[in-house]
Amino acid sequence: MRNCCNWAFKLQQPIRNVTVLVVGLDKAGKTLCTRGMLRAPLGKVSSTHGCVRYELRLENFLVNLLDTGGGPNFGVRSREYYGEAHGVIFVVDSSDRQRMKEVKAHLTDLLKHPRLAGKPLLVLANKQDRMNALLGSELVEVLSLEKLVNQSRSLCHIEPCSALMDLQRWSDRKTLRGLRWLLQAVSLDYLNLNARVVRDIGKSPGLQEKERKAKSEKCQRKNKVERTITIVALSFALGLFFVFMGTIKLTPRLSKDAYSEMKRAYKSYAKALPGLKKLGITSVLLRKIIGTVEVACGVVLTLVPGKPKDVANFLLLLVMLAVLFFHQLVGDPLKRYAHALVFGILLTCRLLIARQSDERLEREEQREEQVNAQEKNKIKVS
Ligand SMILES: Nc1nc2c(ncn2[C@@H]2O[C@H](COP(=O)(O)OP(=O)(O)O)[C@@H](O)[C@H]2O)c(=O)[nH]1
Ligand SMILES: [Mg+2]
Repeated sequence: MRNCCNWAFKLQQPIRNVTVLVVGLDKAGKTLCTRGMLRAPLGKVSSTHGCVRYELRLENFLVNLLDTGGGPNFGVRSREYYGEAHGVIFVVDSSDRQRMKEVKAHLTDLLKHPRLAGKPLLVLANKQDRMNALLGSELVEVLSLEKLVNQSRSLCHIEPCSALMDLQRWSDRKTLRGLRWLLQAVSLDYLNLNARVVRDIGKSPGLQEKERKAKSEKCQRKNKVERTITIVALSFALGLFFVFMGTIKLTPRLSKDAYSEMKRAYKSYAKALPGLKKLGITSVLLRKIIGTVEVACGVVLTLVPGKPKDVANFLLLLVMLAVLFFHQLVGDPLKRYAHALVFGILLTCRLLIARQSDERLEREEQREEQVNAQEKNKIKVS
């Protein structure tokens, strides 16, 4: 009955976004502990300048685990993420007795930092599977943990664990138990902690700028790939079609019927336009000119990369307009020129998409230049 009530109570709770910073000395087992907390399969993972983000849903918490590490001077750079954290997991290699002084100094620095002081702290006393590992109570002594957390007024819990063992079992994971404690501690003071996070993130323009840049770059890459696929597919299909249509106009090898139909049609166009004869353009010449333009532009559209494609597209659009004009002139029914209409529309679409992406690229380049100029100015001022 009590379990039932607990469950019903948890269901009513709102989903809370909690960011947890996983810190500690190198090789303490931060990455392994983080993985130990995640239930397989792994949640969303994304790399952020030496810091790896994992997303995990645990009861009514959406947890963002920030596994810090990677690269020289990361300790300094990881301070960028302090403001984001609602709580901290400090991982200690309990078996590395020689580095305890270093561990204590690191923990002292962390708890003194204005963006972390007062935030709930979980100490994972990792590598308990090793023979020489210090027990939880011994670590409390060695690190003067009580004194430190009292000074920073942080709620604290120490969880002896072995990330290695946790990875091999499905239940009773100590790392996960520690995380549950931390989430409960965060939820006790969630409103205050969240207000701090919102304020501190606002104060961290470097981080926001980086995230904004990363997002817009990702978006640009995605858009670029989508546009490229559309344009390549359209160019290829249109190119092949015009090579085919042009060849039919030039030679009977592909289809004798279609070739003689073309001959007949172009004779009627030439007749309807007496001005062409005066210019010395016969129906055969007109057909061959249009056929050659179609084949050449079709080949360019299919095979040649870059700007020439757009020129070929434009020429073919002019040819389609001329063909539509000829059909209108001789009073052909719609079914005879429907294909010219459809391919004219497709050519227009392709040209518009290509132009749009060019303009967007130019705008992005301009914007980047502006931002760079602003940044250069900033450096000079400071
Ligand atoms: N025996 C043992 N080894 C561990 C444990 N956790 C991590 N390790 C090992 O410690 C080394 C460093 O682990 P890692 O997670 O990469 O440390 P990080 O640098 O803090 O991220 C690796 O070789 C791990 O296999 C543990 O609980 N027990
Ligand atoms: Mg690591």
